[in-house]
Amino acid sequence: NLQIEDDRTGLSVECLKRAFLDNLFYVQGKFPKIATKNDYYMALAYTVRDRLLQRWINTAVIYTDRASRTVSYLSAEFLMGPHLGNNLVNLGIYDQVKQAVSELGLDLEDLLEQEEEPGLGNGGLGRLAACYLDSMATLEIPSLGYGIRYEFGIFDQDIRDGWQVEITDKWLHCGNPWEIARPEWAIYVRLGGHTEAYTDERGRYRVRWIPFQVIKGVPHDTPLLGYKTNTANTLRLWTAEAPESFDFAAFNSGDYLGAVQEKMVSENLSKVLYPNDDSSQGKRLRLAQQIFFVSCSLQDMIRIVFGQNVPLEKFHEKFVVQLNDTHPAIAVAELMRLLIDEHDMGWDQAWSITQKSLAYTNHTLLPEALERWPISLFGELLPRHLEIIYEINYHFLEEVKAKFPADSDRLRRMSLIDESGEKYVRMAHLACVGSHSINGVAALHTKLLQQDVLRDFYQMYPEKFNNKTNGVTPRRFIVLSNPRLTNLISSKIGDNWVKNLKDLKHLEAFVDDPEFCSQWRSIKSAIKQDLVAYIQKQNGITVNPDSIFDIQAKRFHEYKRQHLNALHIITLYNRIKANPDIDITPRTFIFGGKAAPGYYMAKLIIKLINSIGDVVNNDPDVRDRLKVVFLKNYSVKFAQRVYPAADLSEQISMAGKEASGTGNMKFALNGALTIGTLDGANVEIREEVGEENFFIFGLTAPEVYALKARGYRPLDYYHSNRELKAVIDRIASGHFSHGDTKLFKPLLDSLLYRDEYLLFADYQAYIDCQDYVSQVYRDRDRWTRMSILNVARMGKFSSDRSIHDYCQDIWNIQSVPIELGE
Ligand code: 26W
Repeated sequence: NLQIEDDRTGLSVECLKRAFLDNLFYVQGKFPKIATKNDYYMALAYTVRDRLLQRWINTAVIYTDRASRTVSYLSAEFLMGPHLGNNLVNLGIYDQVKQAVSELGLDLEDLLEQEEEPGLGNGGLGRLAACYLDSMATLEIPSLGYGIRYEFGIFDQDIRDGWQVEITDKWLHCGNPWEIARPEWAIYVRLGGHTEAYTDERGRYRVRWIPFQVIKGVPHDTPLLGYKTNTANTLRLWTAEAPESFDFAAFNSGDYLGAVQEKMVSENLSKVLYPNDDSSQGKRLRLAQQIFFVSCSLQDMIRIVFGQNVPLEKFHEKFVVQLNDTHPAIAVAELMRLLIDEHDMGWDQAWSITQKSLAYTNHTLLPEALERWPISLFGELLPRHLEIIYEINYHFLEEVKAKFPADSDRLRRMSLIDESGEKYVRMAHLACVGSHSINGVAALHTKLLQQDVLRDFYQMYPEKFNNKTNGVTPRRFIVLSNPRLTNLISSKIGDNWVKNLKDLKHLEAFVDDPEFCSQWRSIKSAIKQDLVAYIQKQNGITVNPDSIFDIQAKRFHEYKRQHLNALHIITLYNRIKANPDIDITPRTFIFGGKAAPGYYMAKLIIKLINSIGDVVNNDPDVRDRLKVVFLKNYSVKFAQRVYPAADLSEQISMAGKEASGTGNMKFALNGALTIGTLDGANVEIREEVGEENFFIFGLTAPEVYALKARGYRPLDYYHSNRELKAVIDRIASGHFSHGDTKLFKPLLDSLLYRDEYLLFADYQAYIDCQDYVSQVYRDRDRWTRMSILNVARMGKFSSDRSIHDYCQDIWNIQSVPIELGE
């Protein structure tokens, strides 16, 4: 019986080689002699995609036949990272493909480098969405990720003269082999115009919306395969286009340019990702993006409901819709509108379905990041939604009155409309009222939501609140990014941990095994060596591989306090200048991260770090004891290179500001020790790894509030702390700015006279803790032991655990295993 492997599905080295050459020829239209690296990358991507398609279609068929309950994860951002390597890991063919391409004279790492990652997110929130999609596929949970296919994702960051410069991210310029456009499933979204009341044939009051503009949304689907399962779920991203029929009038009247203009205006909608992750500025285009992708997605779900012969009254049984922050919170009003205006449903039933379908995740404690839309702008773009929101608000405030009689201040605070000055729609309130679940992303964050940011809503609906501590996928952030550590771990405890991260616990049995400890240490050392080479090439800086690799990689924000880290660097520098022979533990300070283009202070902090680097790295007194490296253009691809090389992970936000953090988890999972405040998920990480294996410092969230309430005076700290004063004076003197004493003045003034994020209050505790870190690092066996215990005890922070908890507590959904049909 002859077995022939299909060139589109076979997984043997021979078959992969054949398929690869076939795709090079028939898809790229090239042969080896003239093929570029990109041609090879594309040929390999199509070879892998073919293997995904079989699983993807199988999955779709089974979900359709069974009308499976499905999670819709609505997110304005998905920071997926490169697909190729991840798909190789999840298909379980990394080694076979490596061999296949090497037999053709190519290097797999080289081809992986070619991929332009889809940077369709800013940071934590977008990356969390991507980890969750990986875990849902791995746990065989039917799910759809819905978002926007931005033509330009997060900008590329260049550094010129120490300053951040933004460059447009043209991630689609070579095409995207991972997506399939589905123009036949396009959906139309209305914007602007006005509403008219009328009485329908049954004598009921109805509203008709006459829009000013209609936009067409075209879905682009990407398959997302689970780890060693046959489940391939879908990421469905919408592109905005002009509807072909809408501009016919202009076209026919000979107004060709007018018609093309219309097309350009429409396409603007999905043109670019907003690069802010801090302040909500009330931009019309951003609100248009939100309604665009939310309406497309909800209409798509309704189409699926009808397609599977599920009555619309059971929408909430077929779908549960998770709102990733308030960016998709307009879904509350849009689902009401679709059910009532478009599908003839009554208010009460529509409201019940809406609440049962929607669930809301909050990701921020920064008051300035809570989204609000000026009523005027909102009503202009979404006149019907504003009416619906007013009506929801009326019913809601009646409910509040019933529960809390004679409390008009509470009504004012809780209203969906902020009427304290210019009127605004409060999106977090809309999300809370319209959802059956409200969750924070770490235990402390959820507690602070309940006590502070959403206190009134907690008192109104305590049963809606729950915590879901974030997690990260071990597939991308260990198996793919750290193969050496992966192999060492699996050689000791097998490979079950990849799907069952709690199994890392079994590593504890080896913590006293000197052979294992020495392997652990030499792996970290080898990875650091790779980063040394990269830094030499990228930054031209020679780094001591035996120094502590002290890394802070995350968006630049004052609350994250990269400048506190900078104050520590200058403290060490000052000690060396005062005593050139001082015995200090060598350190390499590595920074990575982007600042929002309009965030002046964050950009000035980047400039400060680069300026410190220029001086410190070239001062002969320093020798090779301190180096400061800013790695430009931090991205998922880049993060995968950085986490494995870290000795020390900086998680130093002011307590009470970082909702969770997820970088903290990725570092610790790769054997870095954490220096951190009791903020976000740091609290839980410390709990898990043990306080003796975690470097904690600084004020706690309640201490922060108390200090601020007492009246915080940063100048007092400056005057009473000799080292702190010397650090500030050193910057002020122009030492890092070629004598320019004005350059960093705005930053210094903000610290000396406001210091909103309490750097001065935490300075001494931070320095003391860092001195302790330096001391511990000198005992290399102790450090290695701590590193092993960190990894062994990080099992809780798999996104598989998070998703499992969402399934149980919020989504009420079970797995649907997929068999691979012949
Ligand atoms: C209004 C503009 C805007 C855009 C994005 C406001 C806020 C955001 C995000 C919510 C910012 C964000 O990424 N938050 C991060 O979410 C992570 C995932 O839950 C957490 O780990 C981080 O602590 C949180 O800062």
